[in-house]
Amino acid sequence: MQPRVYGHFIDGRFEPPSDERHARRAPGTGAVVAEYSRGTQEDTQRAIAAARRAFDHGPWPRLSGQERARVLLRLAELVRQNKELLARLEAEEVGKSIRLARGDVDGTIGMIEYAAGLAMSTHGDIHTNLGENFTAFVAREPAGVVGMITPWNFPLLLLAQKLPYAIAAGCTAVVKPAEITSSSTLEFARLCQEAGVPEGVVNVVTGSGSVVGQYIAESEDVDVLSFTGSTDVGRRIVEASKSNLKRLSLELGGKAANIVLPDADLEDAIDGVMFGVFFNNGECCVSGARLLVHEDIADDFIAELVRRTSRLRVGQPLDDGTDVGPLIHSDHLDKVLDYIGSAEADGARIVSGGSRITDGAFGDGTFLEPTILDAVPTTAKVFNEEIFGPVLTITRFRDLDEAIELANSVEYGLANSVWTKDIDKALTASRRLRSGTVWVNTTIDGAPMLPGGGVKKSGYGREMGQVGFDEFTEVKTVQIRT
Ligand code: TAP
Repeated sequence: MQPRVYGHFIDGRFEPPSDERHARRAPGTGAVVAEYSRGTQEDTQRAIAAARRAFDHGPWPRLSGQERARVLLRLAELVRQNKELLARLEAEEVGKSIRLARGDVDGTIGMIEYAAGLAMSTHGDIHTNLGENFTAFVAREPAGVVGMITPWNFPLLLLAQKLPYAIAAGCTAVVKPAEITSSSTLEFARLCQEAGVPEGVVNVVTGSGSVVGQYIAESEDVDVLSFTGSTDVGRRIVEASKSNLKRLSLELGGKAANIVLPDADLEDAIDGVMFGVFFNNGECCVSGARLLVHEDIADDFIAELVRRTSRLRVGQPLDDGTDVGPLIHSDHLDKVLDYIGSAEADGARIVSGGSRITDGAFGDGTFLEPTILDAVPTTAKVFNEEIFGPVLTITRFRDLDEAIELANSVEYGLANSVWTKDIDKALTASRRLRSGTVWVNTTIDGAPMLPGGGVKKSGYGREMGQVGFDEFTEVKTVQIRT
């Protein structure tokens, strides 16, 4: 099949593909499936100027919330109609299983529909008790041009945590997807235009972070920057955005723990732990990469976990039966293998997987056996650093205090899960775990109305929910003496 060849999407239309292009190879087969234009500073400037014009002079921020909501609901419908196309692009380019990719599209539709509701319900406050002849109102207005920089692991879903909320508020956007997985973002921009989003409101520039992303972060014409990616790049974004002190929201790395107490429903806990770590091939910011299990139940729990892990189906992402697909690219696979090597050197034991799969149909892909490391010391690199692959570390604990201390001991604070039937323990853990999200008897759950985000080096700001929407608005106080 011919690769898809894309130009940038600027001011309501696709530009011709540029001569300088990035060729994306599907991680499952090694075949080139798409070519993206390598954006320059000039391309990025053109997109920012289009977004600026659309915000300062275009109709979108001036429409009523109900009119914006109508367009968003049309967009949700178009995404529904294009579900299979979007899911296939994501599965092919990211390597995630097609079943999961379909779930990502469903999640995207939910965000757009919820954002439509927010567009309609936005309102301010009026103060009438300030004394005679003094009235004030506090209004919420769209915050301006929003830069959005997204990573490769959930190209569509992570965009959906930003874009529908921002345009529901009346903002305009310049999006830079991860260069290697840009197709679904570009197709999404096409659907925005089909739904009736006016020109200049949604713009997509493909290319590298160091050119396109850096330019967006530095631009004085961008009012808000919403970034999802690694903590290292997040630090660079903070520096670059000082140019105009733009408002930032940073969704960064994570190192979530699943704490399993002896009174938990152990069937549910095993399912949850497996889902948490192998979901999206472990390439997930809230991946439950660490299992903290009570010493009284550890041996049986781990034995069952290993048995079930050996039955997971590793395969091509487009096969309906696949549980775990290939990793994003060979450099990343090498990095994950280095982590596994370091774990053994640090005293951990491999009890499942641990190697690249190279035989037969897997030869050209970046496949790794789902891996479990037992007896992982808390000083080990794999206990503390984000691996971003299908690798579970296991550490035993004596009581809840110790489990919470271990969970909190890493530098990240995105999410944690606790498995118990004891409501006192559940509440204690939810209060003391230092993370933006705590799941009890579930994991990697969510809804468009629930905010997500991190503490510590996992970043700041929130996405989704009313709080996420508010990040794309400014508060204006109007005081009137009569
Ligand atoms: P990064 O390498 O940080 O890349 C993220 C985005 O930033 C990409 O679009 C990248 O562009 C761009 N970028 C790179 N350098 C830049 C610069 N100097 N200025 C502006 N933008 C720049 O992350 P990744 O490898 O794609 O994704 C994995 C990381 O994202 C993990 O740490 C993961 O935990 C985190 N993540 C967090 C969340 C949440 S919600 N907290 C969700 C998913 C992932 P190019 O790559 O195209 O060059």
